Amino acid sequence: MWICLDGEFVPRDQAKVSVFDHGLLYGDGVFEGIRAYHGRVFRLAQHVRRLYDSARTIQLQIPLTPAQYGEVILETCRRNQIHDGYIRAVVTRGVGDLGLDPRKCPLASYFIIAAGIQLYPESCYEQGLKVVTCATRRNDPTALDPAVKSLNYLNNILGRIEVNRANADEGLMLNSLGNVSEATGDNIFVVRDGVILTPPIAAGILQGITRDAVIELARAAGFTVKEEFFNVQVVYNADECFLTGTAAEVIPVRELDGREIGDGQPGAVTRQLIAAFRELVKHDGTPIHG
Ligand code: PXG
Repeated sequence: MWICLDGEFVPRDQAKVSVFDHGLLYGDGVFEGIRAYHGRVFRLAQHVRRLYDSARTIQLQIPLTPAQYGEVILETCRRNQIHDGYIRAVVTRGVGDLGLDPRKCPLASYFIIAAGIQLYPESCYEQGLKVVTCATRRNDPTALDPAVKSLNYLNNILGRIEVNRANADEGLMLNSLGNVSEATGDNIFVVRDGVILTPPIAAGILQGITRDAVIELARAAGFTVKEEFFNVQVVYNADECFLTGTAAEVIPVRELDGREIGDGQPGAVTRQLIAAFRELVKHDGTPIHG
């Protein structure tokens, strides 16, 4: 495995960052998780754009143009002969001193890992996930906006610890007002009477690339999709519920907090969108080889 580290390709065991890197000391940095399918990088431009938006929000200067960054991602796939895989692109504040002042970090550091992917078993797509509502609320956007895909994922990890303790598959996080925001690493959708609902960006969520793709697919298939605030009762009473994310793609939810969603089986709309998404990734992407 070859890792791209600050523009050089180095073997996995030589890909190391300093203990003085503020990405490690303070979670001061940003990242993306990206998929390659069938020799194409899915929605590369959108991921690069979100990476640069996240960086800009935290005033982090990436030492490449977005076009160069996209090209380095493709080159990392080529070096590792990736056809289908998972790509992690990380930019950190770089090496500084022990103070938190980012001015002490003259140069941002970046690395890209292109690897295989640990997929959810197919049975999860057939039976749906068991989800619990986390007691931990999603970060308040007025403090740290979840729209920034930062290296500080402790809020999500605290949610994930609750999920593990409950022996569940994923956790639903509410925002500080009690509205549904997102899962610990996925966006959420519900279906009621054929209408699809998902929380708006203002609910304090990451604007998922998969979420955007699913909204487009659903609208193209003739569904009404509304970005609206809703509470957990709307999820309990939904006909269907599903999550979206780069790793999970489109995945049904069969129960929330021990309550069956609909009849407890993946619904027709969810199944249609899973099929549409699997079709989309076959052709929608930047070719890795020319
Ligand atoms: N919300 C959050 C908080 C995320 O971290 C998504 C939604 C879905 O966004 P995309 O763009 O992927 O459709 C994410 C991204 C993991 C893992 O190992 C998951 C994500 C990121 C990093 C790791 O489960 N999800």
